[in-house]
Amino acid sequence: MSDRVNLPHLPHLLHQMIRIRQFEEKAAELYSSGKFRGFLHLYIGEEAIAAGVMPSLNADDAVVSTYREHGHALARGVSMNSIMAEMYGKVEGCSHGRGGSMHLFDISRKFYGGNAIVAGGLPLAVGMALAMKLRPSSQMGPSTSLAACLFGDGAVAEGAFHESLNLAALWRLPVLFLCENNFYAMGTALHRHQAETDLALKAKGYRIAAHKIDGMDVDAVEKATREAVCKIREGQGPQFLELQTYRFRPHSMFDPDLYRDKSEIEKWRAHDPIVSYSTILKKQGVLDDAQIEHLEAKVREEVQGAVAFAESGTFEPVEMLTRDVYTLEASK
Ligand SMILES: Cc1ncc(C[n+]2csc(CCOP(=O)(O)OP(=O)(O)O)c2C)c(N)n1
Repeated sequence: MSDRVNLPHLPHLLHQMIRIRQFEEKAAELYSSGKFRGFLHLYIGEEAIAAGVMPSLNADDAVVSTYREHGHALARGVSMNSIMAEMYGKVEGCSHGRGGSMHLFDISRKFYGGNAIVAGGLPLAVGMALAMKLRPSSQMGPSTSLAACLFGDGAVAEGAFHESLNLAALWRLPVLFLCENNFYAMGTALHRHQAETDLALKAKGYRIAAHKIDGMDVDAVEKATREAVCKIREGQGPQFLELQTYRFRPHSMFDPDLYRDKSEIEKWRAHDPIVSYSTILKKQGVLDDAQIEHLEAKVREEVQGAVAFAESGTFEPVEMLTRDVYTLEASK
């Protein structure tokens, strides 16, 4: 369930990755020039995961994400205009300007955040999956629905991770756990905070089927997700994918990135998921250079349109500040 623009499947995957990359490059530029504030966590380098995961999900499935979620939201089909407006804090934003970059939310796409608390999304996804299982005809969706939960390697250090995996396995809930292992939690390398760095193995410890996948390879991500989703819909219970990836940019715009070697970043950049997939599609004769340039130009137009939409949006009037906070107006 994503924004297809009538492209055949393989170019569609490339298109989604380019949309995410260009959106974020523009976001970084706008942020640096003071157009919007708050935190900004870029997903650049990790695009193959969002692009590869979303095509296997249905409109009825729930998606729960982290604060590094622009790519997840875009690939899920949340409109770029409403995401950009949210970054600007405008009422036209997907969270009505109340959330900003870390709290994108769109109920029409069953995109339940944008959660800033590390591992905070896991119990939410498990709760949604429990509702799906107990009340299959409820608003959570039909009995074949599932909750897909994206989180980072830092989440495995939290109690909520272990409680969530345990209950999901015990109750055979329809949850797809998607661990985006980029090997760093802020400035802390995985091996500095985990005695066991094999994250798929941790899931197996809870009797959850788990696989390690090359998260820089959009085809591999898509295939693994399709298989895992199929098993969940057949009633086999939760599935876990450890998607190994790398963020090319610092943790956030405030991070001086002093905890990793430049050579390590360069090594991973050589596996840039967009460059690699473009090369594959060209070798296979699916797209040529001119067609890829055309895709990039179309995305540039989409991004420019989103910036114009956000710029012309409106800020919430100050008198509305407490609405949806402490008053009964919340339900209106
Ligand atoms: C419960 C909690 N503890 C600490 C933080 C501060 N914090 C924000 S991001 C982050 C690192 C998380 O890393 P990871 O889960 O690997 O995700 P990544 O940023 O690499 O995508 C931390 C510790 C937080 N937001 N929530």
